[in-house]
Amino acid sequence: MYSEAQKAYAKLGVDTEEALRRCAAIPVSLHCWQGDDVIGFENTGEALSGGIQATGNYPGKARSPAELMADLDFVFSLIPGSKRLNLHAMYAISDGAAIERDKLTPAHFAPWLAWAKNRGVDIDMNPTLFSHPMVKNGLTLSHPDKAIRDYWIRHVKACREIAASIGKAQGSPCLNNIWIADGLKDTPADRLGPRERLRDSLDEIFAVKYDKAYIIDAVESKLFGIGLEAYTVGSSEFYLAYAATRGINALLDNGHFHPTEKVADKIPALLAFFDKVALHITRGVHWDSDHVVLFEDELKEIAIEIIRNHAEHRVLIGLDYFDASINRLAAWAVGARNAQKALLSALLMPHETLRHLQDAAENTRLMVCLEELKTLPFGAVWDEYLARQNIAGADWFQRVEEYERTVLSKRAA
Ligand code: RNT
Ligand code: ZN
Repeated sequence: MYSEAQKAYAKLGVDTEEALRRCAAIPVSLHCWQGDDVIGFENTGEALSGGIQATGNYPGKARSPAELMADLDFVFSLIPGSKRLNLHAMYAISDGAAIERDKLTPAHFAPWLAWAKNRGVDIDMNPTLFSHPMVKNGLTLSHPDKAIRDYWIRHVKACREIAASIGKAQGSPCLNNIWIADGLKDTPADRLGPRERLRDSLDEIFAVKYDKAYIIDAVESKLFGIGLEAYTVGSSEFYLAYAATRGINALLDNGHFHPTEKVADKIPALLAFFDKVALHITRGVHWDSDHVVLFEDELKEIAIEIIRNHAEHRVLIGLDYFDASINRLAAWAVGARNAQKALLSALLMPHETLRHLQDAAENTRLMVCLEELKTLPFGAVWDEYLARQNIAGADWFQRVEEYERTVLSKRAA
């Protein structure tokens, strides 16, 4: 079936062998937080806050570093391609002692680094500015009280130091992505003040300089959160202007825009100005609900923009969804395998030919060609991709069921 598919694609000038090679080399950062519903290891009993929610109570979530690492090992075995691990500060590892978030050090991530090194996986990092008593009235870096802002400035500074030390140790820059939920449920009386305070807090954070070979700094914008519907301090315009004027990068989460806006279209807009663009790939259903990523048009279009601009090493691909209502390992694997599918399918398009059709205003032929591509035997190339990397094909879910029986079901609720 693969060799037939190879011929079918070759007729359009697409080299499936090159597509398989290129796809396997594109790094995709797997988010650790699908494994435990964004809870982390702090054991403070704090509920998930910050306008985000993991709904559902499917049994078997990871409750410790050992469990999360075991689950990650298992889930990595189901995902083809080149993988990174995306961590959050709340997943710091201590020997039982409580660690204040503004006192985190690289040592708290040493076990993660060791785990990742053994597996040839590089790490990315996120400071955690939610689910914590120092979030006051829903505010952190933009809070009117300097003491609150200072606490979170120290936290993000600590995370940047951790990220830079990870990046140095792994020989690949560690993305440190800042997302905060700061906002208001109802009509603000001041929209500028919080933004000026956030700008100044960030300036203080970024006054510490690191080698870009070790750390890539990004800021993630948002439209609104649950309970924070009227105003978000870190909006898209705010962070784009901030990143552009400060020489850092923007992270686009496709759940964080009005539903008719397309992150796929924003990627080339930013590539025209930024060396790097970071992504959180998710699936919003009516709102930023972080549903498991499916093989759908929005995802496919994002992948196409990365591939046709040869930007797979400029666009930092990360996943961001958390579903607690189904088997979490299956959720992880479905989304990550779909991201791989989208990349591979984007690689199986004759982009140069299509571009020439656009430039020559051959619009009829362009439409016909794009539609013909949709029914080519993609499945056979995907199966070949999995087989060459020794990754389970259509029966992968049986392994998840087995893992659920032997491992997850033994974890008390
Ligand atoms: C929330 C943001 C953010 C988080 C993670 C856990 O809306 O998307 O990226 O999902 O940091
Ligand atoms: Zn996100």
